[in-house]
Amino acid sequence: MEDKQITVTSPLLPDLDEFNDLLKRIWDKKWITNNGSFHKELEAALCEYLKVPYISLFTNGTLPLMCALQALRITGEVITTPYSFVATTHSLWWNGIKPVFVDIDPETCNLDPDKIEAAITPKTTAIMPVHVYGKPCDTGRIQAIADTYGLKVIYDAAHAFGVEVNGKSILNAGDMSTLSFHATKVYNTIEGGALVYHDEKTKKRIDYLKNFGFADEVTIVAPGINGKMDEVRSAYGLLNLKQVDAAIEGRKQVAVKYREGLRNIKGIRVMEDMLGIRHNYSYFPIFIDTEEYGMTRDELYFRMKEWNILGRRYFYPLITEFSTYRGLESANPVHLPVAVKMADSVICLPMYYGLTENDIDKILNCIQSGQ
Ligand code: T4K
Repeated sequence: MEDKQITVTSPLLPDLDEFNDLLKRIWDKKWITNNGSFHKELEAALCEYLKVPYISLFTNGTLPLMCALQALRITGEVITTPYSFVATTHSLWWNGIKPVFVDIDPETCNLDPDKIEAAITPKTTAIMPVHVYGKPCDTGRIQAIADTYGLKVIYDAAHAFGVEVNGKSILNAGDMSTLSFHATKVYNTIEGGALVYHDEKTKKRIDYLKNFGFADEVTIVAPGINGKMDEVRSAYGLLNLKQVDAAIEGRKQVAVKYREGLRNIKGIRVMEDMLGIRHNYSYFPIFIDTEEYGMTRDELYFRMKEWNILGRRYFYPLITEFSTYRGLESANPVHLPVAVKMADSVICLPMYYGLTENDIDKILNCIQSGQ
């Protein structure tokens, strides 16, 4: 057994000398947060890279979710997915909104549009889908439902940095989309996040909201919060943006090798690329069919651990299994058979730029040896 651990991901880091140069400029200026020049530069650079008209930077990927709900004045009930990181639903709870869970599509693991309408009540005000693993939701169908019932749509696009559908950013779908720039993401600013929306007026409102609601020194327009990104992380983000294309390409190569290696292993399902989509390869989930493969998901998960391969069971347990949510009627697993099945069969394999051929071979050997 080798000592080196292979973790589920490893952060994309900027060149340290280049980062030091930018730090020196921040030190000289003594302007370290509150909409500084690197912050402005990063917002402009991200709009261009992501092909979106407006963006507001945040200090993480959870606060934009919370601020989007505030900005759109969402109340009552919101339809969402149980198959996500818990921050998605926590943002609703913190706003006093009741999550209504709807089952997912087995192909994409995203909210199943066929199941949304049955969950709408007079209290429903919005839909909050997630582009899980960066795979695009069926935004056309979700928008059609939202339009019919007069609902807002906020996409949790934490995993979907740089994802495009037919050359257009997935982030332009719905009323707003949120991003996470956490260390574990395709593009990171250490901690960080952003909110994407369509017009200038909303930019003003969001920028007030993330700065306690201040419109000027003496005017508070809303009960805002402190969600600001600082200059150090904005500078780091500018440097990482220069290498994110290379990182996505590197991840694609890892995905290609995984798919080749897993093709002949019975009982292991992988997600294929979708036609017309620019994927970002943010995660590489595999789904284990115990009967065909001959081992349960957890048996394989712990075998991998013994081999020092630290895959992760994203997203197990389902959000609906956590104590905060499990008492809700829509959290009953009877209503969520697909989500339960996916959560019980998934392992996300290590996926990052810089994962070596040796690492990939070792991971594939480990999975092969379980058969
Ligand atoms: N919505 C969705 C759909 C999300 O997935 C997330 C976050 C959010 C909203 C909220 O965004 P943020 O507020 O977090 O920006 C991680 C992340 O903390 C979290 O950002 C992410 N989703 C979630 C899916 O995964 P953990 O607890 O699994 O991370 P952790 O610390 O165990 O790290 C995983 C592995 O990454 C480590 O084993 C090694 C590697 N790693 C991690 C860190 C932090 C490093 O090599 N270096 C590092 O600095 O939650």
